[in-house]
Amino acid sequence: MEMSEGIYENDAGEQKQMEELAVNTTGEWDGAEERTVDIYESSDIYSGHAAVTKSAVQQQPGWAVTVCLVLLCVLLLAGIIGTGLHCGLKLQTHSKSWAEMRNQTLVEFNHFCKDGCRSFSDSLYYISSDQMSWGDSRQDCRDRGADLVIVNNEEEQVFINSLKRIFWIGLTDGEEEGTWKWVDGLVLNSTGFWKTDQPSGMFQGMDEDCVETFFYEVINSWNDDHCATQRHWICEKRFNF
Ligand SMILES: [Ca+2]
Ligand SMILES: [Ca+2]
Repeated sequence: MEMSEGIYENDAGEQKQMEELAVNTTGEWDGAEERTVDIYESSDIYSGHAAVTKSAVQQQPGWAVTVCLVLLCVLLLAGIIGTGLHCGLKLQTHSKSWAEMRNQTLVEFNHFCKDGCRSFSDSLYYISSDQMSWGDSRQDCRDRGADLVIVNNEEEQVFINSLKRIFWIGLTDGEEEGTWKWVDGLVLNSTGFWKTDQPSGMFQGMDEDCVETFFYEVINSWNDDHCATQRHWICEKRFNF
């Protein structure tokens, strides 16, 4: 019955291992250390310095990870500081430019409204008390940092007509007969607010290249007139507050 004895011996060996494992459960770290030592001892038997090499290889990743984490933290910190400084400088620059823009706007506002002005929608208007030619009127508006009024919509036309006076507006066909352009260079792209039978183009043998609100009692108040005619005028300045 040698086989049975062998089985019994194996059973006894397994029992011993079980007991050792049971002991190891009381202290996993010690058990793991013991097993590591056993492995290294066994490795020494088969490969000499292999255990030393393996130990070194197992320990290096720990140091490498630590060094990498420290370097990463340093880089992140440097990045955060750099970004903060950059943002701070940018905000400072923007604050400065905003302040400059506000001051510039105030200077322009004071200059344009030095003789009084009115506001409507997004614009300010200078309403002249004098009368001049279309060209001189436009020059006066430019001297105020603006230009003759551009009628952008019906509401603005109603506002101008409500002033109950004949005004030059910023519309002319002086460059090309029949092509009506605003003072900003854009071609009149709508029917506009011409009085019936206007623009006539000529009256009593004189060219009529400049537009006025001659018929201000009605919404379609525009008339083309001789540009040298003396009229009141309206300057318009748009502010983006
Ligand atoms: Ca306008
Ligand atoms: Ca006319």
